[in-house]
Amino acid sequence: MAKTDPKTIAPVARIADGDVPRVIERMRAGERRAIASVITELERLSAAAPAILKALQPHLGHSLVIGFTGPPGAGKSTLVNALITQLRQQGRTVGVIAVDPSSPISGGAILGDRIRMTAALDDDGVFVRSLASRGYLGGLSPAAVRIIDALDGAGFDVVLLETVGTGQNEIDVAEVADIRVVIAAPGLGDDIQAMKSGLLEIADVIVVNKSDRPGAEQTLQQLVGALSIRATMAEKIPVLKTSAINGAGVPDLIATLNDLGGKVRKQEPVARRRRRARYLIARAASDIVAARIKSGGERGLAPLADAVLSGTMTPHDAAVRLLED
Ligand SMILES: Nc1nc2c(ncn2[C@@H]2O[C@H](COP(=O)(O)OP(=O)(O)OP(=O)(O)O)[C@@H](O)[C@H]2O)c(=O)[nH]1
Ligand SMILES: [Mg+2]
Repeated sequence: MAKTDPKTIAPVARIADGDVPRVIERMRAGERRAIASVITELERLSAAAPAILKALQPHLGHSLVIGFTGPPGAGKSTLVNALITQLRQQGRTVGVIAVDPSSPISGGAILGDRIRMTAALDDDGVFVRSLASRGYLGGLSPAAVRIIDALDGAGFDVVLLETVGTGQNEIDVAEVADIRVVIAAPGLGDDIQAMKSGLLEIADVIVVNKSDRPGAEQTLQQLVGALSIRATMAEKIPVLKTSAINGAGVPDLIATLNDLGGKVRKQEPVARRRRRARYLIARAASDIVAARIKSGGERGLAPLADAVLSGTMTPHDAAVRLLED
């Protein structure tokens, strides 16, 4: 890939439908501006987005998508950064997406900022996109999933996806990752309790970061204990300790990810693409349903509510009727 200064990536002109094949070609050749424009179009779900998504399809399925989620301030961004460095040393190209970065409470920085402090941005083998929490058409998570397609289509070997693991959206978006890493840290107290009831279920790997801090071993034991009582977890989930700031444990984490990645790569690439497509369809469908319910407010809903009140219909039957219209 050619060297460019990332700061010079200009805001991009809108892509016209007829230009899509050429832009995809440039993107596949590693041209950063082309990658940036494709991402922008997909992020905004612009008029060119359907044509772009279609043109990307034959190129999808190469990237290994690794999702990182966990409580605010656990060190997700710092760890992602450490992983970028080591993956690059192994010659792998890396795309990064940070969803809902920076939680003011934790002192965590926006991933992009944290990475800007490192050498990674002078390297064309790395492409970073942060998504702030603002109104995306169809929601933040679907926007992130479309960007995974863009980075996959651009041919990055690995795509790292950071999400703050505090809401349904994050658990949602984890569905599309090939490998899900849940990150905890000592001293997060209630967050560890919350993790036990939700996040642990989606984990393929659990990391206790900040192993340089007191209490890391105790946190690890708590999580191992929580895992062991889950009968559904037939397979052993690796639980590792890392220190993202001094690099301890990071090579072990990479080895574990490589191991899991090898298994994922044995699946057909289409299986991974299908997961993302299914997710986008399901989200779009729920948007359509929500819109119908809203628009049904005046016409459809009122008579149905009367039918429910008079006992001639159950709410469930009324809902089916509403969606049939
Ligand atoms: N001691 C220690 N501090 C760490 C480690 N990893 C991260 N930190 C610090 O923890 C704070 C939060 O780190 P981030 O990487 O921003 O955490 P995050 O999970 O991405 O935070 P949000 O994106 O806000 O949820 C920063 O001050 C980091 O320097 C670690 O391994 N050890
Ligand atoms: Mg972060």
